[in-house]
Amino acid sequence: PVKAFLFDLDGVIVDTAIYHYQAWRRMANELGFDISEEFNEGLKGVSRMDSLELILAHGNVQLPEEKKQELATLKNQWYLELVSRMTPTDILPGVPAFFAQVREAGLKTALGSVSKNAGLILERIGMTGQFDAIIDGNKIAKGKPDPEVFLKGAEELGVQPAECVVFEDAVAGIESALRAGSFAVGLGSPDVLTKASMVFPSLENVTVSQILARL
Ligand code: G16
Ligand code: MG
Repeated sequence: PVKAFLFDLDGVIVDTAIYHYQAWRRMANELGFDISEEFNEGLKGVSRMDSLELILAHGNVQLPEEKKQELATLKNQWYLELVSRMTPTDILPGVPAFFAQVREAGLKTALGSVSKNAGLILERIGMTGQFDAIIDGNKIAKGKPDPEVFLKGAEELGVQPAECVVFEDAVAGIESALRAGSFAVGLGSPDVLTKASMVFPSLENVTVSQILARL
């Protein structure tokens, strides 16, 4: 039986992908090249340093390790300027109603994000108390598609990965969930999230019983 729902943050609870994109784009532009929205899709769920490596390779830029650290820190400062202005109004449509149902159904909840800023964002939007466990980039060594983040989420909740349903908007996140041995529900386009058990445009108007019935 399903005992817990694990949620990605970016693209599921809030749309911080736009801020990551703006900050990475600013950095790429300063290095003399641009990144498209399509390229940005591949950065979703990917850790900060892995994202930087992908961007530098995309722009054919080689830099010493020290300079890379510097750029990652700078990008994060720009990103923090953007997310520090977030409020509960930034919670994506349907999320509060869905969480009410999850609670009603007696399911446990965990956050499974590779972002080191996840805790800050949850505070800003007032959702910290909605999770029984919070796994963020500070608790894990490997980003998605590695299963670590969701394995740890299940472990902290005291349930088996096979008893968990993961909600993800990114290809890397779906892969991470499946490798953990959990069910994966995609939020976004079925053409992109091809490996998910089912895909909805967002959590808006989605019901818990509808999901459980289809697994
Ligand atoms: C998020 C984003 C990624 C970002 C990563 C690391 O993951 O989707 O684009 O690179 O976190 O974020 P930070 O630089 O804040 O540590 P998730 O797992 O919430 O989708
Ligand atoms: Mg995401």
